[in-house]
Amino acid sequence: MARPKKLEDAQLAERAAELHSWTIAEGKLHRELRFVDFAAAFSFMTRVAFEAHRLDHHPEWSNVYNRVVIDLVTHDAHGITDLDFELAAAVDSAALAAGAKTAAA
Ligand code: H2B
Repeated sequence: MARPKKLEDAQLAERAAELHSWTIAEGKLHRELRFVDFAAAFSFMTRVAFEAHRLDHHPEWSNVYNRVVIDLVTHDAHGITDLDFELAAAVDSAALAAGAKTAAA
């Protein structure tokens, strides 16, 4: 599959402004989520895992109990690409389906 190109700063700022629950941290799209319990968090991660497999694009993430921290970057492109935004959209819909609370508080 052809890999997309790293987005330049202006494009990136424009695209990122459309994403409400994400920040850009250390050159990656970053989102922190909190769920009602571990089962909800892991079920969310399972949904995202299937989507990541389908896209052949994988998150950097970690889970502690009901929290999930996600960073999206395209390693091949050394930066954020369209694929990261595509995976971010999948994360957002899985988060909605799994009843995520917004940022980890
Ligand atoms: N995921 C992410 N986040 N970045 C990549 O560059 C990447 C990936 N490359 N998943 C893919 C797999 C590549 O290694 C395979 C061979 O397509």
